[in-house]
Amino acid sequence: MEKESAFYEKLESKGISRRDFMKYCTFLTATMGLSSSFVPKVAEVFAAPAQRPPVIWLHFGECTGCSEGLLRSQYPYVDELVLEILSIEYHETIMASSGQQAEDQLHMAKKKYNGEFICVVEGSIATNYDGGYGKIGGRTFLEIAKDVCPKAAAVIAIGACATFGGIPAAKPSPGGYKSVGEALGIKTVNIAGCPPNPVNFVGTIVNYLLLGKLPALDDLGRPLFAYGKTIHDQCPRRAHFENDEFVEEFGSEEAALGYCLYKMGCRGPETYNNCPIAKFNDGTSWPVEAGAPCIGCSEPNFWDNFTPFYEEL
Ligand code: FSX
Ligand code: SF4
Ligand code: F3S
Repeated sequence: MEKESAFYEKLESKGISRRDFMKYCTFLTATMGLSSSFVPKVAEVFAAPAQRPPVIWLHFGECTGCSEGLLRSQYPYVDELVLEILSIEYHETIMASSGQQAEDQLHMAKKKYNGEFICVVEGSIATNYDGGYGKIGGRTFLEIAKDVCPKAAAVIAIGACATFGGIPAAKPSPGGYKSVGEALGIKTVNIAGCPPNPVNFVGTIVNYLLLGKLPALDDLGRPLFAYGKTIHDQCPRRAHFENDEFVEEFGSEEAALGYCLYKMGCRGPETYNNCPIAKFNDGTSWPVEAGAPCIGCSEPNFWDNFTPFYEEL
């Protein structure tokens, strides 16, 4: 109880009301595919966490858009909440230390929490020339990943780069960049997208804390609650050509179909993600709503497989 009151006081001091917080928990619970009866339990995970799993967050070949998306887009909620439920032991973007101090921190954390920590990996790993295309502190990404990932209780790959290789792995990729799973030959939980929706990462962590297990995954390692349906299946633009009233309003089926971005290259029919429902930036919008065809950013090798993006599928 005390813990909870302190939590709500802290949120309020940051300008987040209890109501705003409950709204976020409701949204999160629905995104996770749980019934509304779970909302108070989800709120409790944040307000009175029974455990705060240690996290080592590694950065390899990427643009840090995934971290930025998570820590900034739903400001001031997500960063506050993520730091409330996770004990981040190492994360280059947000940690105060640098250089040798940061290196020491990584070694200490992986030793202290051996077998217990969650390893989140952002970015892909160079594999050609003994991994020579990517180094931190004198060690290649490949060496660091081989050292840290096997010691984790679970490895969560976040973003297109870590999950499927992303931009660094797109042709010709002289560095031979690969996803974490492929470079190490391990199974990872894949929060796909470039960048992924922060709610899909938070939902995965909350699932772990609430139900004691990682969420069910599809055959590409993506949590089904977020990546179980195609963009096209959930797209509001479909309504225009599938609904008689709209068709009438537009004058003909063809005109109504013009509202859909398929002919502009939309990859929605082949892309599994929850963008139309979860949206970005506090539920403001998502690519197709903003008039940009989906480029399939949560699918494997989308840079190579789906280009040229503005050509019809
Ligand atoms: Fe990749 Fe994430 Fe795209 Fe960027 O770090 S998924 S390039 S949005 O940021 O890894
Ligand atoms: Fe499907 Fe894209 Fe058209 Fe939406 S805009 S209905 S996702 S093809
Ligand atoms: Fe990516 Fe398509 Fe969503 S491009 S952000 S999966 S709409």
